[in-house]
Amino acid sequence: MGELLVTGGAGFIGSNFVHYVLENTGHTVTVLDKLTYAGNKASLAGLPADRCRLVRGDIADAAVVDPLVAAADAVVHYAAESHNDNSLHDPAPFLETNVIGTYTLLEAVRRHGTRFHHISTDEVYGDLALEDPARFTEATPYNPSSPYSSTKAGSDLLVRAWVRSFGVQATISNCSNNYGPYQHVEKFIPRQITNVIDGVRPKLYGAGANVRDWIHADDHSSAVLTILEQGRIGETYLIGAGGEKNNRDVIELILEAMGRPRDAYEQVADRPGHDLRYGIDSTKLRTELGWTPRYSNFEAGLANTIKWYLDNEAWWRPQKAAAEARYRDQGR
Ligand code: NAD
Ligand code: TDX
Repeated sequence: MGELLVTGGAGFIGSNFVHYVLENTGHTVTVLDKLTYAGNKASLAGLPADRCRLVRGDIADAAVVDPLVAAADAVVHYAAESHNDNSLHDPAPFLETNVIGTYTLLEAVRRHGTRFHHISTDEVYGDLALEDPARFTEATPYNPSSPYSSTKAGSDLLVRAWVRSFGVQATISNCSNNYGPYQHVEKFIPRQITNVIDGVRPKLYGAGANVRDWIHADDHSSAVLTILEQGRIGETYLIGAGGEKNNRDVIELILEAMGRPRDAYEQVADRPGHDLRYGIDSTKLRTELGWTPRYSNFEAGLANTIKWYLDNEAWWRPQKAAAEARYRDQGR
């Protein structure tokens, strides 16, 4: 039992992790979050005030970070600028938060000797060919495509260097695409669900052959806790649940589950540099640490997620118009 500092805990995956930790462990949590357009206090509503508090602040601000790290037993670092399309439009905040923010946290955990877990993405490995039987492993060379993924790759390399050069007690995980409650409506699955609710046709980039390896956010959370508790310092673990699907199939599943014709979507301009396929081999995490995912049925997890957006319009409605306005500017 201890005190966790969770950066980015008001965002999608971070808030799911906070809920998961409070439900499944005795830890207390301090969330450090800048509450950018992607952060939402409402994602932490109703959590016990004696076990969870929110501090609004920037991970790139050493004066904010230092006392919070000093008071924590471990730091779990989710905060990031996370959206590829935004990074193509304006890369600057990605450099500031993903690179300088991670550097600022690393310097603080180095000063205080604090355990650090760094959350990263499979996108650092670039992409795979559609028909390639290969999947990413911890040994796959880094080859990021976008400003987002290159800044995440940079942050991973900083963590590795701080482990080797300064003995920082850190682990890294690289996870595939998450779905579940509290995901911002700019992202693929919530954008399409909320479009259908609004009577707007879902928007498929290009032909929709691109493959993503979907994992439920709760399975990501259980994997991160497992690594935090049992992971070997200095090691990287890939997190994935064997959920590869192409985007066209996902849109058709959403339309069908929401009672619309499967072809009631629109094809829009493709994303420049759009990665073709991600696929995770999570053998190391499963065999070394004994982790297994709980959500093996994507259709069932998707149905729960659709229900969550139908039941929680008050949570997502305030984001929707601004997110669609950003897409209109980008022709998507
Ligand atoms: P998100 O955009 O929903 O949330 C990011 C959170 O970080 C927000 O609450 C935001 O306010 C906060 N934040 C941004 N800049 C900050 C700063 N400078 N200081 C403090 N807080 C700041 O993102 P997400 O999808 O939940 O992703 C969380 C992490 O998981 C990221 O590191 C991302 O790279 C990683 N990841 C995401 C996925 C995915 O499918 N979404 C998959 C693998 C890894
Ligand atoms: O309207 C859309 N139509 C569409 O076809 C949107 C928003 C996306 N897409 C496609 C692009 C991708 O192939 O759907 C796929 C998923 O898109 P995103 O939700 O933007 O996710 P992706 O770019 O794959 O990145 C996500 O997974 C890895 C997260 O946003 C990252 O933070 C994480 O690192």
